[in-house]
Amino acid sequence: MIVKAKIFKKYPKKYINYYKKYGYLLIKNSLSKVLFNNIQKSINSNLFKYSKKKISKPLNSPELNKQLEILRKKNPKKFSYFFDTLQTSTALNNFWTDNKTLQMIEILMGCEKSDISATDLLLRIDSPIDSRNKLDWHQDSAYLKEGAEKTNQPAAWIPFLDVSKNNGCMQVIPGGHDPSRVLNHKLEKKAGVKDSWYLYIEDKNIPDEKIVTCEMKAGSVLFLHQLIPHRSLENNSNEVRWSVDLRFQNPKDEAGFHTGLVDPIIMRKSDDPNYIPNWDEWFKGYGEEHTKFRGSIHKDKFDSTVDGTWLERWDTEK
Ligand SMILES: O=C(O)CCC(=O)C(=O)O
Ligand SMILES: [Fe+2]
Repeated sequence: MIVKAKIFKKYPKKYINYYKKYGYLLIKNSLSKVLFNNIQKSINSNLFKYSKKKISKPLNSPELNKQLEILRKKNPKKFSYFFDTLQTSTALNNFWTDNKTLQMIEILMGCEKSDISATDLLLRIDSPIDSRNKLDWHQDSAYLKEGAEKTNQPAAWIPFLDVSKNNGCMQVIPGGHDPSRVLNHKLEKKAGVKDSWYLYIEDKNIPDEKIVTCEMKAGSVLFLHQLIPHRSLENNSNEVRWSVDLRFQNPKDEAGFHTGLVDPIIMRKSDDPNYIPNWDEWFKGYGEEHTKFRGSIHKDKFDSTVDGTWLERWDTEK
């Protein structure tokens, strides 16, 4: 179901019920243009920093996409730095903490003026015709510690440009989060996808006739229940598909991610309306733990050393 942000705010009960029943909700016209303009500026200026090409173009421009391709192919290390710099940029921090998103989360989680934290905040740069990045059918909870699926933990998936079947939008199985359980997941790397740290649910466990394809305009947000099966399609366009995703929760609940290593970042405090998260400090801790966990935060995203607690969870041959 697609609903305009205004209508969602006007009739929250109706849409909370929809989310509870189907496990997802697509809200359009929900984010301001300024956020996207700042992201674009940040991408342009960082591309200049790492490729020395001055470009001031929208994300769908051929020039910008050509430059990204060149940097990625010719200098994967620099591309990796480019990625890390963007991931921790002010433009992106502002995106994560955007008031409008947090308001929608408060409504969905049924917690007026609440304590909200977030985890697994990830920028994705999905290059054209590169299936290495594509995420097959999964439930987000499968990547977490067993038991964490009980935490009310909606994810927000937000593309920076319009997404369609052609450039790899998301697909969901409405109602697939009910009954509440983590389906069996397999390891892609055991299925021959070298270096992959992704999991997948076998197609035979996905009811084809139920698949809903979520094409979206920039400015829309797709909210996903932690247990809804979903996947992204391959990017068959000529442009990079930019998106972010993050999971929200009550800070008191088990996050199931980096447990005991780094806590989710607090986004809102009910007793302190002026609270602003300290991103630098949090990313520092996160980076350090990520280094232990994935080898190095600065290595190429496609480096072959793969690690991750979820790989152990689903490794049936251990
Ligand atoms: O952006 C995508 O391709 C999928 C993102 C996703 O489902 C995830 O990060 O859990
Ligand atoms: Fe996911």
